[in-house]
Amino acid sequence: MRQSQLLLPTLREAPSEAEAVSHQLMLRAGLIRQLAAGIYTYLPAGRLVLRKLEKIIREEMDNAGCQEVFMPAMQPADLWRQSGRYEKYGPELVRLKDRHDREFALGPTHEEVITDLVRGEVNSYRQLPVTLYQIQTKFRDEKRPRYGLLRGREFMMKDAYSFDADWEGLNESYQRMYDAYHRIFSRCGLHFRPVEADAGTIGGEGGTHEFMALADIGEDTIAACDHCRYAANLEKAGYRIPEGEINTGDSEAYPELEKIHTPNVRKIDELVQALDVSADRILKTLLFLADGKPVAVIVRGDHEVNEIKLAGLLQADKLELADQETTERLTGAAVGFAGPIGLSIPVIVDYSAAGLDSAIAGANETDYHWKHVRPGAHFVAARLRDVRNAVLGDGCPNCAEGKLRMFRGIEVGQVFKLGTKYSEVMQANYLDATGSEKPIIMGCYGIGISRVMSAVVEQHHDEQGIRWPLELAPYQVHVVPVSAKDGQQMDVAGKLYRELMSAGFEVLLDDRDERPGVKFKDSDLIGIPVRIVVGRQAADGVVELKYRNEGEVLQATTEEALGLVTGYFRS
Ligand code: 9G3
Repeated sequence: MRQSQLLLPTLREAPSEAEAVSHQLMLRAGLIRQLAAGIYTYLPAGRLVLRKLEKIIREEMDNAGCQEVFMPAMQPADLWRQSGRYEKYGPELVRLKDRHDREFALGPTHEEVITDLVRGEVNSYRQLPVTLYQIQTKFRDEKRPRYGLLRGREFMMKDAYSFDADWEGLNESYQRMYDAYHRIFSRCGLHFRPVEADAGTIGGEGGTHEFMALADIGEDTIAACDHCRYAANLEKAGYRIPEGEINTGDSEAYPELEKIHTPNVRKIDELVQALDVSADRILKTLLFLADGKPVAVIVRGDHEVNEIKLAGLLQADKLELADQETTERLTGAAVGFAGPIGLSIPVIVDYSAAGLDSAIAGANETDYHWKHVRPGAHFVAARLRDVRNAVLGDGCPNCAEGKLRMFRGIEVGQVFKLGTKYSEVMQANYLDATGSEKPIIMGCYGIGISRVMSAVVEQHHDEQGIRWPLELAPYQVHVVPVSAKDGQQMDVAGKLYRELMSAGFEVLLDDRDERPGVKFKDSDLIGIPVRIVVGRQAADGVVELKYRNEGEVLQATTEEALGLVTGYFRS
């Protein structure tokens, strides 16, 4: 491709609203342009990268035995009513009416559509297993789209759905997709980790993994063991239960409770100041309404309640912090003086709080706290559980010696075991060998394709610009004659360009009449793996090869150039 013809509008500066590096670089390198918040156009170079990404995904999906389909974006609301999800999602679900005033949604995902298709076409065990996938635009009206393609409102996703006769079959389908995801993200040059995640409302019975691209801009936090393979989204990450430290009944003597006057001392850090104690000696008491039922949760003062774990423990669809009025009614005290002693509602205690003795806790009396509180003696937990966020340095829940470290990640893929979550409510059944009707066992598997593109740029760039992994670069070779006015340089460059193209390489020829500095800055910015500079030495048949990812520069004759490029891409 001749760069003088290519719509590749590079920018010296990134627009100020672009905060993430990948967002800045994708705008500056002329890959995308914003149409509206969270909605982007892919320019030619950006489209080339997207297409290469899709190619990798298709190869691995087909290699894993999946069949590609293509489903509509417009989905009848009735399908979402059958699955019970139409009312469940708020403004994030894009809704519209057709000319006959019939209700539709623009698909944020396709469980309902694919289950509707399969229930109509699959009815015998002989037709199972089957895994169908598509690459389709998704619509999710995010409240705060940001970071360019990382959190968009219209984006490309590969979504796959597996259909099996039983759970054993699902486990095989799941493993096959899990392995295919490993290959896909490796070929994309991503540093990634599969982590255990919370199946939440979407997932079925069997668990889920998220594939996280490690990047500080990532919105997810991963807890990973420094000794074994354990890694989990912080939503779900456990910690090693401090068995020995949990008060069991009462062996040794302990000091009497002492009520202390703590006027207006409500928060943990205020208590730390006022009583000169460390936060890990304080019992933090939070009151929640779980589907409307009040419950008190106790964690150590230096820990945070993990509401996803709590909601899962209580099997609550709706979990919210009790408001001031409820708190005052339940504790008989103003907010900030709640404590576990004397409460008439169930008390859930986190393991790490259960080991304290002579702790500080609210006295359920305005302006008063207790000293020398001992869980297990002064109050008994209705339930002793892991209801807090894991923290750096916690013991690994999976092995005896590891400790947890924290990383930020971008969720680029997720695999779910759905079970019969959709097949039951939508009657997607099959007749087994004995002729009895059974619900199909499903799994679903997503890759955020546009998000992968951003994650790759987040992980592969330097001060000068993007450094594309070989399989994703918009072009493989960038032939850059230094002066468009120098006929000899242009001849040598043109010859190299044609030679490389006929050898099957994707080549961009910078035939613009621009100053060398502009050409080199643009070349570094768009990040094509191999640059061949044709300068003054072209007269002697010598050119310069610069490898964008390794930074290496070498002189070579024009005859050697093709061989060097071939070796580099084949190695
Ligand atoms: C919605 C809206 C947003 C959503 C969903 C539904 C996320 C929704 C979860 C999934 C699960 C899997 C198949 C591919 C892999 C992920 N955001 N999810 O279901 F109505 Cl507005 O999409 N789907």
